[in-house]
Amino acid sequence: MTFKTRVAIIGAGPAGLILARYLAIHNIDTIVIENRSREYVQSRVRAGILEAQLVALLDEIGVGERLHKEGFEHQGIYLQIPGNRHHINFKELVDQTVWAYGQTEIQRDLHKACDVQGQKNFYEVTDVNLVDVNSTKPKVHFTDAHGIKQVIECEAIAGCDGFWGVSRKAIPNVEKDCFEKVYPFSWLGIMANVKPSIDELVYAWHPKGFALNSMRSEKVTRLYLQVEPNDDLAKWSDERCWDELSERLALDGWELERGPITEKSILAMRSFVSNKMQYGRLFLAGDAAHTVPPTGAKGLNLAANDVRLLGETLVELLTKNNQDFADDYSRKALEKVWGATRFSWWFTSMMHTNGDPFDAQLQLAQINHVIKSKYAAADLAEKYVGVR
Ligand code: FAS
Ligand code: PHB
Repeated sequence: MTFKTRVAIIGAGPAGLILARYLAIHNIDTIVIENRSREYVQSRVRAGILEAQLVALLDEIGVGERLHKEGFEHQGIYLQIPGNRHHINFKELVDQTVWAYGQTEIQRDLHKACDVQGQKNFYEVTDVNLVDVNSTKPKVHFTDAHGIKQVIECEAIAGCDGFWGVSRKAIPNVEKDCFEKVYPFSWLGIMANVKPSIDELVYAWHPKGFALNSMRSEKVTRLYLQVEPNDDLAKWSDERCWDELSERLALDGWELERGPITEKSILAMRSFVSNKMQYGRLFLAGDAAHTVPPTGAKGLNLAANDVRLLGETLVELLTKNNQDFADDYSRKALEKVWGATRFSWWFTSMMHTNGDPFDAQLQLAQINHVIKSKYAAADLAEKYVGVR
């Protein structure tokens, strides 16, 4: 069967569904195709910190209500070295805050909006193939969940299918415009049914490795540990996780509350950027174009920045035939992408040990500089909250 729409969106993660909602409020029809089930996409545990620009975008597309009720607005973060936990107050330094609200909750809110507005989404698709992307009538061929071959005829394709998707690879010779750095460590993330032991996030440098104390609600805590790049989850019992987290986050007079662990996973750490985010009528947004180590909480926020720009671009292109505006999408998006990539690399390099004692001393000197200098603290604050 052949479907006609204005924009075909590949991927029903946050980038794809936020874009679908944005275009819907600008009266531009879309069809979204996703290769996993809706339940699987909904259940993936990922980002937890939202910049104000992402909150504003979610409000603008009508999915911010629950976030304001159930999310936490944070004034800053804590930077910690053994024996010293220091608060970096974003509100005082750059007059901006961030929100703690899980990506799974954003996905739930987006699914509800899609259901209410009757958004056409195909889940569990296979054999996705982008055709004639360099023409004004590109097509998407795919097989639906029932094994039936389908075609979408459209005017533009949004590649929102993440790092492992097919969209980026539809750009000829794209690999020569890609840059990648793989870090010599991974993160072990756990979700636990226990009240957070502190009010805002703690980023802790420790000789044994980095630790992060984040949160999802008044009853759910999210925590991360730096581990070996190919560490085996089977070697990390719940008790070992809690013991290691307690040691790395230790501070006199403070105790890390423990509770039942409900999710445990290991996340590889890489920086990746494709300097080509568009080709003809194919536009990439989110992890399809770039990936950052989650230290700076930039992944989801960068995706939102791309989506707002791509939404504006598609409105200009499809309603005003403004080809010049569309041809400038990649350049404009990459300004923020490389800024956030640099910050994520810097924050990751400062907080994660690599076994070299000299590097450890340099890291401690850098962290102490951020703790002591309001200018260095303001620079971190500006990048963390996403102020341009
Ligand atoms: P996504 O990867 O979320 O979504 C892409 C969608 O496309 C997926 O649903 C996928 O199934 C689908 N897809 C793939 N190939 C397809 C095909 N051929 N056809 C159709 N659909 C296809 N960021 C943070 O800020 N903090 C974190 O702690 C954090 N943790 C993360 C943990 C993991 C394991 C990963 C992978 C990422 C994490 N991130 C984190 C980054 C993450 O939040 C991303 O930045 C965010 O999900 C980006 O959203 P999308 O661009 O929509 O990509
Ligand atoms: C999270 O809560 O999942 C989270 C928060 C901040 C980060 C990374 C992950 O930098």
